[in-house]
Amino acid sequence: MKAFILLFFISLPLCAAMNHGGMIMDETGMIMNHNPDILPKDCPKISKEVDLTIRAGHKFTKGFEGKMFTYDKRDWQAPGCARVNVTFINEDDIRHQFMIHGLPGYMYPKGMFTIEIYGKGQKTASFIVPSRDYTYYIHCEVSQHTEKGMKAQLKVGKGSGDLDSILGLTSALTPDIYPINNTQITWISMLISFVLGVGFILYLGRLLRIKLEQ
Ligand SMILES: [Cu+2]
Repeated sequence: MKAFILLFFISLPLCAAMNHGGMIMDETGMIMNHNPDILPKDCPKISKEVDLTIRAGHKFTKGFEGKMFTYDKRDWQAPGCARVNVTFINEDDIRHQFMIHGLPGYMYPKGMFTIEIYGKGQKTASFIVPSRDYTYYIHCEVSQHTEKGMKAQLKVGKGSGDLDSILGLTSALTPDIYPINNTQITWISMLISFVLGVGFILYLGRLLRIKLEQ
């Protein structure tokens, strides 16, 4: 029993930085499917090192009405067979992700590579892209964050077109609609404006009549 308890306490610090297969975790966040060296089948060698610094935060939505979170830049480029080294910086006090989809499933389980940071902080990890021209979908999967602006794309080679609903780049697939919310104050203001407007027109009419009669 003592040996078991001792083993338990010895294993605690090891658990602090766990590596569950493709997942590296610590108290600040998680990296999934970090791959700095395994080449895709269609890549004889790394074509280029591409270093991307991607910032996430509420402040980058300035000028985009109704949006809450986004990345500082939402349209990225890399050549085929590049090693993409992502430094992901979270500038908010909440959880954000850099999650990219569509990578080859034989190398990246579910075709995904992810860096997740639980609050302010940064992490760096890498993935290697295949040779084909393709536009990869990047987003933050935390509930509602994609809809609220955290969507981007990585064009490899010539890409395969632009994705929809990327802030500042493409129009929204389902645009946000903000119907006018008419409160009692709105109705009273409208009534006052109407009365003042009618009064002003009558006054102008009277002025005109006096002028014509002179
Ligand atoms: Cu997020």
